[in-house]
Amino acid sequence: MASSGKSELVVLANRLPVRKVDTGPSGDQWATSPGGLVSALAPILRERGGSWVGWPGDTGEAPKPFTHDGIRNVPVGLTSGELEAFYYGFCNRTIWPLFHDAVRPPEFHRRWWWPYVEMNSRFASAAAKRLSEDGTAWVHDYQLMLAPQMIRMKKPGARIGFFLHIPWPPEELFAQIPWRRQIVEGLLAADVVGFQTKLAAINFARAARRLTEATGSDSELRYRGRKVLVRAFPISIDTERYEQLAESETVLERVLSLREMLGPERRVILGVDRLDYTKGIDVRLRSFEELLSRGTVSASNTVFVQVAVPSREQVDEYTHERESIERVVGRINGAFTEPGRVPVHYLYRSLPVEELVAYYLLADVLMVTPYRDGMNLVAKEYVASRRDGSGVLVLSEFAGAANELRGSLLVNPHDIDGMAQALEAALHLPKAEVGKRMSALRRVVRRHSVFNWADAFLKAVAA
Ligand code: ADQ
Repeated sequence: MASSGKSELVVLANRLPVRKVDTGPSGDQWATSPGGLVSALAPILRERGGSWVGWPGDTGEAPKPFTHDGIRNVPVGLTSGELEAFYYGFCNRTIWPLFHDAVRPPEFHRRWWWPYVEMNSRFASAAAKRLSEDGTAWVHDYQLMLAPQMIRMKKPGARIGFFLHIPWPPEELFAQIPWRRQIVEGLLAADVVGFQTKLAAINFARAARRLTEATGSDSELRYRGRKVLVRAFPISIDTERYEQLAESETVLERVLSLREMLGPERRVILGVDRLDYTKGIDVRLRSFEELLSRGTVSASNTVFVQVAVPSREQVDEYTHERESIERVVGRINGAFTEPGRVPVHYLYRSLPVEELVAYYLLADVLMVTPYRDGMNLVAKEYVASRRDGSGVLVLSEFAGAANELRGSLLVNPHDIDGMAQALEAALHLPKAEVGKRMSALRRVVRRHSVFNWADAFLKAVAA
C-alpha cells in the first residue's frame, strides 16, 4: 500500500473475491471464493497492497471496506431494483446473449441501460478513490465495459487494463446494440483491451474503427492521441492445483466409490457446466440419445453423468433451458433405463472441487459442447486432472479453448449427427491415439497456467 493509503493496483470485477458466510456479534464473516481468477490475482494483490472493488452478493447497503486474507475489499452496493435492471437485465439479457452469437435473442431496453451506466460509475468512483495517480486499474468483464473511461476521467495518469471473459461478437451482431458507440468508447479509454481469442480482438478492433474515430491495426489502435493495445490473452487454470488434487487420497478414494456405484464395467461420459443455454448441454445429451437409439451403446455398458450448477435462475431463459434439459434427461432415462442401470445421471447442483476432480478422473470422455464460449475452463481442468494421459476431450469448435486444445476431437454443436459420430469415435479411439492426444493437450495446459496469464496481462498494461 502506498503511503497515501492508495493502492498501486485496483481490480474491479462484478463480484468481490469473498462471500459472506455468517453475520455474528463480531460482524460479517467472509470466506475467499473458489476459482482461478481469485487464486491468480490474490498473491499479486497481497504483494502489491492492492484493492478489489466488487459487489458483495447481497442487495442493500454495502458493508464498509475491509481486509480479508491480506486483500483490501471495497464493496459496492446494489439495490434489488438495480440488481434486476443492471445485472439480470442489461448484463444477462442484453449483453450475454448478444455476445454469444445471439443464441437467444438479446433484449434492448432503455430502462436497463441507465442502471448499467449508473453501476459502472459507482464501481469506477470506488476504484478511483483507492487508486494512486499513476496506479493500475484492472477491469474485468462485460458488467463493467464503461468503467475504463470513467476511471480515466478521474485518473488521467493511471494505467488501465480491461479483460473480457466472454466472446466479442462479429461486427454485424454488435452493431445491433443501441449503445454500441458508448460501449466501445468506454473500452478505448483503457491502455490494453484483452480478449480470450484473436478473433474476439479482431472483432473489437473492427467495431472500434467503424463506430469511433479510432484508427490503426487489429492489434493496436490510436484513439484520441493514445495508443490502445488490443490482444488475446487466453485465460487458464491453476494447473498444479488440479494435478495435486488428482493424486490426493480423498479424491482417489472418491473415484473408487463412485466407480463402484456407477458400475465398474461401464464407460463414463461426463459433462460439467454452469446451467446456461450457451453451453450446449441439451445437444450433447441428444447425441448420446442418438447412440442409444442406434444400439451403439447401452445403459449397461455406458453412463452419461451431467453435472449442472444452478445459475441465473431469475432469468426466464435459464428456467426454460433447465426444463428443456430435464425433459431430455427424462426422455432418455424413460426409454433406455435397464434394471439397475440408468443411462443419464443428472446432478443439478454445485460440487466441491474434490468431487469434481473425482468425476474428471472417472470420465473416459468429457463433452464440452458450447454454442459459443469465451474460453471454457472445464476443458482445461479435465486435462490437468488426467495425469495418466488417458481420457478423450470432445470440444466445440466455438469454445475459445478450441484454439489451444488441438488434441481434442472438435465438433460443431449444431450438427447432431457429427456430434454422435465424434462421441462414438471418442469411445472407440485406440489407446495409443488417446495417449497421443492427451499428452498434446497436457503440454498446453501445463505450459500455460492462470498465473502466466495474469502476469502477461499486467506486463502488457505496464509496458
Ligand atoms: P463460465 O461461463 O462460468 O465462465 P467456465 O470457464 O467453464 O465457464 O468456468 C466454469 C467454472 O465453474 C469451472 O471452474 C468449473 O469447475 C466450475 N463448475 C462448473 N460446474 C460446476 C459444478 N457442478 N460444481 C462446481 N463447480 C463447477 C466465463 C466464460 C468462460 C471463461 C471463464 C473464465 O463464460 O468462457 O472460460 O469465464 O474467463
